[in-house]
Amino acid sequence: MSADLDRVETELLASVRSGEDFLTEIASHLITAGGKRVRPGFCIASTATTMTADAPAPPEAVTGGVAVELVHLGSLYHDDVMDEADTRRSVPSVNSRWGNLRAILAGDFLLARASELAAGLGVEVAALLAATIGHLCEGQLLELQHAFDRSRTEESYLRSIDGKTASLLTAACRIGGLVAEAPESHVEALATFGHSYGMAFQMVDDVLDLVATEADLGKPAGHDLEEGIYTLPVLHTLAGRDGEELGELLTEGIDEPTRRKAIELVASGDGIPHTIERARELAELGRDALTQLPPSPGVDGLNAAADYLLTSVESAAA
Ligand code: GRG
Repeated sequence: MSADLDRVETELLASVRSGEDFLTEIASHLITAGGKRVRPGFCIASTATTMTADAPAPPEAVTGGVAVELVHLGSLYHDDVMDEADTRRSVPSVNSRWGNLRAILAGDFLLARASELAAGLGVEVAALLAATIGHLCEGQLLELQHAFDRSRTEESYLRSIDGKTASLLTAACRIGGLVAEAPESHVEALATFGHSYGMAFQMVDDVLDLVATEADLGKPAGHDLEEGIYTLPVLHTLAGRDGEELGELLTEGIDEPTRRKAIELVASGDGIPHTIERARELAELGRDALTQLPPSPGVDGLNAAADYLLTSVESAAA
């Protein structure tokens, strides 16, 4: 897998080369900054669920992985404009370095290059990636609509994270299966894994936003509270015995001491264990889907990713 991920890096950089050198520079900025490459990893591992032994990934799996990572990157460029974020992947964000207008255009350029690569993988992959970009927008808009809404429902939260996060992880797994020409039931099992993992992944991210250290996050904890994004641990607390007290703390322009108090209140109740339990159930659901598939290095890799996700949140919340 590590040699395959090296190929992803090379193709990612090649895919954003433009005749306009300045655009190449902006579009490469977050690629060279790093990132975990979860989505290309899932695409390649999904293709490997159709292989019986360890072997280099077929070129289509690498290209599929690059296409999903480019969509992810495009969404990060736009997300950082919306959030007025200063940093991303531990470097200055594109918007803070070159301004919003260039960040938006470069984000569009990344989506264009993703679409070109997907088109080369066939109509089904191209249509899937296009639909997924739409789901990302829907999820993000829904979240925006409920900013500072203390009565945001759990159902609305779930719909939003389905669109903004799980849909792309689902697509990564599905594309890995499609380029391997796996049978439909095999592709569906991969999609179920990607979806369950993606929902759990965002829940874990939301817990970490509250409990991780500033050093780990690269920003102060509770950033979502500042943005008015009330996630599952917060919504669960709002619905419980400390709900009224927490509700009074959550206002627009929340200051640092109040934010810290709100985090303490959430952390002292059962909002975080509840969210971790939900994430665990989802990760298990994903693992169950993989039991329908024959043993393979790909299945082992995806299972290991689900285990790692849960271990990381448990140690952060301990
Ligand atoms: C233009 C495609 C497009 C979408 C517009 C802005 C937007 C709508 C959607 C934003 C969606 C978003 C930022 C969701 C959060 C996803 C998430 C969990 C990001 C962090 O992913 P990691 O941890 O990050 O995999 P790295 O940096 O490791 O890749």
